[in-house]
Amino acid sequence: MTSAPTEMALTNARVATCDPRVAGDYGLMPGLHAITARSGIITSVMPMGSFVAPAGCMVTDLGGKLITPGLIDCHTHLVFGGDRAAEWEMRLKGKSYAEIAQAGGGILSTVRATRACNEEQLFEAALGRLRLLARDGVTCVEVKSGYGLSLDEELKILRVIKRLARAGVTDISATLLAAHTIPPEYKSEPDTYVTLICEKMIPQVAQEGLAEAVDVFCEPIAFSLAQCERIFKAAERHGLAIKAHAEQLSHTGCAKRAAELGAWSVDHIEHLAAADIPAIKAAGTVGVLLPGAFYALREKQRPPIEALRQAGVPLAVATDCNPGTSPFTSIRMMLNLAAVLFSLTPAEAIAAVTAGAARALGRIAQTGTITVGKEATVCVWEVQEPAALVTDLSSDPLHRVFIRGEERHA
Ligand code: DI6
Ligand code: FE
Repeated sequence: MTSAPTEMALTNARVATCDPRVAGDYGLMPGLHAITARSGIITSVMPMGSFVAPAGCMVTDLGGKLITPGLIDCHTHLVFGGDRAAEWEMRLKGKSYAEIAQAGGGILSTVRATRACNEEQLFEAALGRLRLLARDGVTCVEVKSGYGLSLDEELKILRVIKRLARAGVTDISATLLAAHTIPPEYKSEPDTYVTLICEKMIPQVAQEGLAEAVDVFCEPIAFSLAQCERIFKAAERHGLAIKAHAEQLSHTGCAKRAAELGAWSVDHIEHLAAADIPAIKAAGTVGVLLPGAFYALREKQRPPIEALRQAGVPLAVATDCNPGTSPFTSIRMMLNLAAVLFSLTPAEAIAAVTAGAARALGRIAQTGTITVGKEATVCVWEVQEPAALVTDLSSDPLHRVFIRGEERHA
């Protein structure tokens, strides 16, 4: 990145603010606008007719290009060792994800591969994936642990995530997902593992500032709702936010319970029940759609999109980048899948990777829309219509990226 000019302006731009207070799809401002920023914070969004460059201001003329907020990928498992090509092959020959998981494959095979890697190896592999995400205009990525499943191994992954944050490619939001699956060491006493998470891992991770949130995988093949509730309460005691992989493969009631406990987001939610939705709406919890996993698992049951839309639940879309169920690093591919598979409109899809995703990471006050007082973190695109970001994957329209006013040179 180049260093941030104190005063900067992006001029002659079409501005999709993604701010719901701006009427119309994409929060698109009419005509050409200038965005000004001081010390990385947006100070004005004004029609070009009113723009006069302040003295010493670094002006970048965008010649009519489109500006959106930087895109946010609010659910990834970016740090892992190995790959799961052999397992994919088995799945393509007819074995189910759950069958493979029960036979010791699935998440556990990636746990073995991740434990065998040192921090350097994990960092290099994850950095490569982070750079691929950034190529699509992603400026902030949530990264979960979850392939370590012991105190030391989860801390190792969280330290790698901290290094990713320092690499400066994107902003990073770190999440502890020790409750991803039951580790082999605790197969016969899963509650003892939950106690380890609540009494050792969460306190230490909170104390060392290694994560902002705690996630769980609530499924019959992973953790029960009662176990997840213990973990949520421990997270709350230690000042960490909560979120959940909920209602992905079956209905457990986790999404509703997590929302009642103030979750930032409930993710997957294919099997969410209509009766769960009012609690999610009331809590301001975001529904995170992960169409890559839905697609790769050839799921049949779609999340209840129309009911969520009617209720006004904020939605996000993310890659869920992981080797088993969503080995993808393109947020624009996810936008396209969300539109085609889940019937999101292009405007809903773009809102879902900007404002919706920022809310899912507890960052809506700082980012996710182009609004005075928020960070000047934006993408500049060479597209005729904002919808093309969703509908047309045949080109590479990303022109420039600014994070808090500094241009990022990927
Ligand atoms: N749900 C998922 O889709 C991923 N994790 C989760 O809890 C799958 C992770 C994997 O298969 O490695
Ligand atoms: Fe996931």
